[in-house]
Amino acid sequence: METSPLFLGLDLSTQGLKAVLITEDSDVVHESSVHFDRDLPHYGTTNGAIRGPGPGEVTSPVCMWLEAFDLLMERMKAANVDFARILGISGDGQQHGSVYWSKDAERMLGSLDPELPLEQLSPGAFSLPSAPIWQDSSTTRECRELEAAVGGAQALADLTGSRAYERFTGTQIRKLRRTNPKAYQATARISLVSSFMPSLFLGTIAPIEVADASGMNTMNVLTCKWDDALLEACGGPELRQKIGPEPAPGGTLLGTISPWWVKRWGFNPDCCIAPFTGDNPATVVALSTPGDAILSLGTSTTLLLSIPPSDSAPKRFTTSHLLSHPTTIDAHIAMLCYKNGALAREQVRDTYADGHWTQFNALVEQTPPGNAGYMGFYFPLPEIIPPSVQGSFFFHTDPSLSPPSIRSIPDADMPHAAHPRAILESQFLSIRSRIKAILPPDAAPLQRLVLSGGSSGNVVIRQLAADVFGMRVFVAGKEGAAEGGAQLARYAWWRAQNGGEGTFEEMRAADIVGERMKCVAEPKQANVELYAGLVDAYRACEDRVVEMCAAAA
Ligand code: XUL
Repeated sequence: METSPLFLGLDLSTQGLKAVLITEDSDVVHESSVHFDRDLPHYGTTNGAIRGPGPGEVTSPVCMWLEAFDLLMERMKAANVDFARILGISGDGQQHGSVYWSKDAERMLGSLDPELPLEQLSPGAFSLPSAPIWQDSSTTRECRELEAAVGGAQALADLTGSRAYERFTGTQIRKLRRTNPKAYQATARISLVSSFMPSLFLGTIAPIEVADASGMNTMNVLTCKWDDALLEACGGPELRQKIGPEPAPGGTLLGTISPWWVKRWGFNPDCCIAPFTGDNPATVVALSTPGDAILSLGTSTTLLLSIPPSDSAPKRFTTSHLLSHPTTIDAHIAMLCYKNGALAREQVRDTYADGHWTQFNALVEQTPPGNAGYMGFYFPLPEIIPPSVQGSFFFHTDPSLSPPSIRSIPDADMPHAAHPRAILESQFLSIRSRIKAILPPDAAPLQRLVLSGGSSGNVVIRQLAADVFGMRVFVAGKEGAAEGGAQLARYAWWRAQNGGEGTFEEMRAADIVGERMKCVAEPKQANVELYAGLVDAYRACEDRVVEMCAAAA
C-alpha cells in the first residue's frame, strides 16, 4: 500500500470549493470540487453570491461553505483518497470576504460531534449568517471616512498598500459596526475566508495570514503588523481583540488537525495545518517565477507582479494594490483587480455568440485586431478600475489622429459581431495601460505573461493577450490557486522536517516549475504595434466613461 505523504490544497473561490492533492514531488494526483449554484442550489446563490438587500451589498451564506466542505470530503472519499496519507493542509480563499464568529464559536469548534457534519456549527457559531464578499460595493461612505481619518487616500495607501476600497475588510467591519451594532457586539472574532478555513481544521480560530491581511486596510504592509489607529478607525478599541493575533506568515505551523477530522474522515492525527492565503497570493505561489507577470482570468481579472525584497521600500499607489508576500518576508505583490472579469465575458458570449465559446472565438477571429475602430466597455457590476463605473459603453475611434478622435455611439451602432473582440480588447488594454505605472522604477522589462484561471484555456484569448501585452504567453496547470495552497501545505511540512529552517525558493528549487510552463502564444509584431498605438485612444474612451457615469450619478 502506498504510504508516501500527500499535501492538500483547498481553494474557496466565489463560485466553488476545490481540492487539489500533490505529492512531495509536486505532482498533482487528485482534484475534486463543489460548485455552489449547481451542487447546493437550496442556498439560492447566483455565481456563488447573493445580492442585496441593501444597494451594492453582496454576500455568501457561511452555512453553504460549511456544507460544501462536507460534500467535498464525501467526493474525495468516493474517489478513494487515503486521508491518512495527507500530512499537510493549506489553501486559499477569495480575498476580503469576512466571517463573524459568535462567543460560542471556539467552544463549538473544539467539541465538534463526529456523528454530525460541519453544518452543526451553523447558526450557533456565527454572529452573522452571511459573509460580505469581495463583490460588495456598499461601503463608499466608510472608505471616505477611513481615508479622512489617516490623512487621505495616499496616506492610507502608504500605510496599508492600498487606498480604501469598498470590498476591503476594514471598511466592511466599520459598516457593520455602524449599521448593525448588535451583531458587531455579539462578534467574538472576525476571520477572512482564508482564516475561516484553517479554523475548521484546527478546531480553534486561526490567525489571519499576512498576504491576505493586506486586503483589509488595517495592516501596515511594510511591518506586517496590525496598525492600532486603523483598527480603532474601523472597529473601535474592541477590534484588536476581535481580529486576533498579529498576522501569520505562510509556511508556519498553526497546529495539527482536530479530532473531528480524524474520527469522521480518517485523517492522520499528525497532519499539520498551515496558514491559508488569498486566491491571488496563492496563484503567485503556484506560478512563482520572478520577472513574470501573471494574469489571472477567473471571476475577477487580476494582474499580479512579484516584487522581490530590495533596499528601498516598494512604491504604493492609489490606483493599484501592494500586498505582503505570503512566503518571502520583505517581498511584495503588486496587483490590479477588476470585478467584471469572467462573468462579463460570459454575458457577452451569451448575448452575442449564442452562449458558445466556439461562436465567440469565431467572431473574434472574423474581426480585425483593433476592431476597425470599435471599442466597447462592459461593466455589469460596479467596477473597481476605474472606480464605480457601471453599464455598457460603446465608441468609434480614430487612433491615427493626435489626440485620438473618439465618438461615443449608441448600442445599436455597434456591429453585433464586434462585441466579443471589443470586450477582450478593452479588458486587456485597461491592464496594459497601467502595467508600467505599477512596476518598480528599476524593474527589468517583463518577459513572460503567465495566464491562469478559467479563460486561460481559450486559444483565441491567449493570442489576443500575447498581442496586446507584447509578451510570450505561458500557461501552467489549470489548478492555479488551489495548487499554490497545496504548495503552502508542503512548505510548512518541509520546514518542520528541517527544524523550522529553509525558504520556499529552496524547497521549490528541486521542482521543475519552468519546465511545467508551456509557451502557448507568441506575440505577432504587427499586432503588438497596432495595440501600442491604441492605448491612448483606449484611455480617452475610458475617461469619457468615467465622466458619463459621474454625470449620471
Ligand atoms: C482581489 C479581489 C478578487 C478576489 C476574488 O482584490 O477582490 O480577486 O480575491 O477572486
